[in-house]
Amino acid sequence: MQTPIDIGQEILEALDAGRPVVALESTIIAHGMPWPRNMETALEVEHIVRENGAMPATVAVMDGRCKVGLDVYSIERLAREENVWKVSLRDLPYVLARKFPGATTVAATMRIASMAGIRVFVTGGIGGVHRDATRTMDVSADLTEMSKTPMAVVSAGIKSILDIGLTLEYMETLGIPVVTVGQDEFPSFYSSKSGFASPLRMDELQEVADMMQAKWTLGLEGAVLVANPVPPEYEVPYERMEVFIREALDAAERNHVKGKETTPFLLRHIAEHTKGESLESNIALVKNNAVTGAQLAVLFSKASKL
Ligand code: PSU
Ligand code: MN
Repeated sequence: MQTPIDIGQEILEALDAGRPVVALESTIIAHGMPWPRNMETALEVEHIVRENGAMPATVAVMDGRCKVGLDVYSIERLAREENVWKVSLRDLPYVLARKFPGATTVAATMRIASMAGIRVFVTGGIGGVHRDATRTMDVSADLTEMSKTPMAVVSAGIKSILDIGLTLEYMETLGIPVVTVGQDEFPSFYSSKSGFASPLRMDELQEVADMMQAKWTLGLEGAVLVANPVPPEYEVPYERMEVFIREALDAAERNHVKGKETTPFLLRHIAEHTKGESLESNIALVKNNAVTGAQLAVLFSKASKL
């Protein structure tokens, strides 16, 4: 039996020729932002990747197939329809078998994109170790996936709905290099600050591309996490976000929210209660990551040809 993956024609040609390709996730479209900003952002991010010299490949699951590269109608389905599954690694076989429409998380997107041969992936924020993980054991499959799958994951750090300190510790355990671009402190999505030092810092993307080469030519498995701080003009101060985050965590506790619902519940609660301020920040940082990811993919494709 053939692997159930459909790769868009343009993407296939780019991959065959060794040209830069950037994977994009779809949970952010279906479960991370409201209609119609989610659709606009998804299309704009693809445009930014192209403008910066790489081919965008948005990943999702539809009609029993893994899709690498979506047409505008498929993106609209994910952005608009109510019945789209949030597909992490665990959900992938079920959603494929049932032929449900599914938006892929960081973990599932990485795995599918990697099967297609893509090595750079752009997202907003990754999942991690939740604040009460010592009790709930709620640790995102994004982390274990990053320990296995070769990919540069460009994000704006980790939202402080999570325990950032424990997440950094866990990534050290899993052997995942964490490098922040241009500053010493690890960023926390809406803010360039988190109170935690970044394990590594690099100021040039060429250095990041060199590190990817070094890791994978050595046969080390897994990802490199690239933390790209939100542009200063779109920052929401850490202290202000902390108030909304605590409220969201309290609401989740009161409503007995568990398992895979936790992250979407917290994201939605924060977006609603910050009245758009967090949404604008979110959109800006994803676009900023798209620029960085595309540039990194260009540098990495050059390095791979040497
Ligand atoms: N964190 C964010 N924004 C997001 C997500 C996480 O700041 O949109 C999404 C990503 O798709 C991520 C997923 O892979 O949530 C993690 O979900 P979980 O914690 O259930 O593994
Ligand atoms: Mn979880």
